[in-house]
Amino acid sequence: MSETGKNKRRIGLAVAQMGPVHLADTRERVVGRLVEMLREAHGRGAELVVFPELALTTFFPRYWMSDEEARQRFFETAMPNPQVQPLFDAARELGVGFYLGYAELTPEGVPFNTAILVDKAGTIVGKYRKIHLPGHDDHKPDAPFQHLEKKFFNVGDEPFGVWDALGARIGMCLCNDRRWPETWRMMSLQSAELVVLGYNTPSHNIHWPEPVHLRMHHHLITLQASAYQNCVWAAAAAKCGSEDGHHMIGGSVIVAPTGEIAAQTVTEDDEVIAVNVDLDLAETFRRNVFDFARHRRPEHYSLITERVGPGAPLPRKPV
Ligand code: CDV
Repeated sequence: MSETGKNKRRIGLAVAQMGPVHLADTRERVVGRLVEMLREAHGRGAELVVFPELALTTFFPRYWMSDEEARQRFFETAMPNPQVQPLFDAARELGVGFYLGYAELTPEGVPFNTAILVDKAGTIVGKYRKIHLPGHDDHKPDAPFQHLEKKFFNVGDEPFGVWDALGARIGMCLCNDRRWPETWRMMSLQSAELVVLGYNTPSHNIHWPEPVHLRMHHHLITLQASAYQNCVWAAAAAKCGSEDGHHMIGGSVIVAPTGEIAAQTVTEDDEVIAVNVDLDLAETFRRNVFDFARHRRPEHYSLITERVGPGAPLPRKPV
């Protein structure tokens, strides 16, 4: 690692937080907002821009409806497609890569909550399908809103991966995945240097009267602890504010491998934050306190893959 900083490996990293997307908003309008933020991020030195989970639509799992209706209204059957093409065109024109979350319906008709990694040429180089789907699949008539990710999406069909792109080793996950240590460890064991993710986190918990401030607290401590324990940079993009009266937290951040917040949004609207990231910053941790090869003891961790939880000791069948 260079003392002067001259020879450090760097990447211009931006998070493009989105304010609300309402039911009445068209894909064209939403993509216009994304392109505008991509241009701003490029002007601020970004080479990679992180957009939110389900960035093209409102957070529709809050609404009870048939699978058929959800697929018609909110899912993409191809990526890119004519509505989203302007974002890919802008990426190629500017030479900026991006991460984007959207609802994917495969040609076989399988629904996933998906994120893609696109390089500076506007080519999709990585795809991740959300593994930790929160919520429920039944209608909860007494709840103020639904959280139907388990109804509308299948569990991701590939393990957590890491991609060599834009001069870095980049891992992807989505929203609820960030709360699970396994997510981060899977990526750091594949030498991830940067983990990118988008999220839609409702301010209210439908399962218990959680104090609202805890939502932000848990979001931040999760990212900060996970970045530190796994020697990675983390970039997390919210879709936030009040979508047709349903409020979601902001707090989009870029977190250093030290666990410190390098940049954080201050609004609940469309907002770009950018950091010139030193990819070698984590090297000292990888060589010392978190030198995995010297200090990890996987022979004592077998329960992690043998048990789903203390009340469910039997292995779960692969999905
Ligand atoms: N979209 C999400 O995965 N949201 C969850 C909520 C349900 C808590 C999250 O972890 O933020």
